[in-house]
Amino acid sequence: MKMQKHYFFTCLVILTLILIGLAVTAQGNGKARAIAHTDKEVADAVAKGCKVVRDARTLKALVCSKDVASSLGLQEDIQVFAMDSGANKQIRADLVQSSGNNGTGRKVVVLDSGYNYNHSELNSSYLGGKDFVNDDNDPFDDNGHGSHVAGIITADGVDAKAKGVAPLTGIIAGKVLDSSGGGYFSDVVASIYWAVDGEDGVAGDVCTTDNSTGETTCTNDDFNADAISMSLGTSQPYTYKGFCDNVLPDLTNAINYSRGRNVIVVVAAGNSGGAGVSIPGCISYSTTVGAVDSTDKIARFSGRGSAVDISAPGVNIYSSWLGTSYKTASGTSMATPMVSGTVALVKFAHPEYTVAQIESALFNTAKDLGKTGKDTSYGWGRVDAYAAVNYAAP
Ligand SMILES: [Ca+2]
Ligand SMILES: [Ca+2]
Ligand SMILES: [Ca+2]
Repeated sequence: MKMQKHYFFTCLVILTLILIGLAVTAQGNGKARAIAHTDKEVADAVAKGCKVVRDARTLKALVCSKDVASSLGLQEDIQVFAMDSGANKQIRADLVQSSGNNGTGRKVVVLDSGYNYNHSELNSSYLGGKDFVNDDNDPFDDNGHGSHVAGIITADGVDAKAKGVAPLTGIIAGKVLDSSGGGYFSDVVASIYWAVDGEDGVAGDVCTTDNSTGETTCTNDDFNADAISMSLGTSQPYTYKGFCDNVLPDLTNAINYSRGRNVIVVVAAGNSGGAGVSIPGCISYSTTVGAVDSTDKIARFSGRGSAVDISAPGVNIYSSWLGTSYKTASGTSMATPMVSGTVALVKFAHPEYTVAQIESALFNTAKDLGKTGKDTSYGWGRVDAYAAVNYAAP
């Protein structure tokens, strides 16, 4: 076999774009976290079965049964929460949801580290998938990143703070990132074609005619998804202020193919800030997403470049993780599924929309930020799900 010109690039490891992760503590049943300030308080509590879990110089935190904590009159260790729960409100997805549009019946393919289909936030939306890392049909998540991203699209809101943009939209999961969050371009290319054409690798009907009876039977396993969501990309030096269509033609062709089959490809701009947009966000056929904070200010890490099309909340976003857990994370990885979920809401309202019409709805209704008009930080602006859903694209 002839050595390919871009072999070097296809072996380049892609890294997930997760930037900051803050674990959120879970509360056990019947237990309470309480605060003690004096040695006597602590001694009394420990004698009654409490455990010291934090020594914070001026106070100690204890885990006690609720009865013991209240009998000792201990102060409650008040819970603090990630401040992202306003993201759905920020992009006005909450208004779309309350109007009765939760993305029912829509489908998004998430290409990431897999999908935690056992999580109560994600279980109801699982539509199957494929593992390109281990070559099997079980894309169970062994990293957490993919489940975080998927939750931003579709978490049911068992924990209201984690509710997704389109909670009734289904997810098809392609696992292309391994347990440490790395992967290969060749797997990404393969997974894009799979996401569009299905397991048989053929677009549309596959028909066979029985020679003896002359009878023709057809099958069609295309997913007909609304979007492919990719929260992945390269790190420096593989970042671009302009477009990068010629860097990895196989990947460019795959994304262009998806668009041609009317499946929009939503991609993170990457977390390299002013150094540029990562691959595949810098490919012109990608719908490329930057990250803003809760005040609509561009995140410092958000990749800047001509390829940025739109932006969405991506700082301190709370979503599902491994096991039964949740996690707060920041990155253009988190902004990307906000837009993919919005695509599902737009398609619920307008099932007939082409990719060009979806982009028209997203871009024309985005809240313009930064320099007037499209710019290299925000793209057309911060996504507005409510306005996009209610926009009549020409
Ligand atoms: Ca769901
Ligand atoms: Ca097919
Ligand atoms: Ca602007």
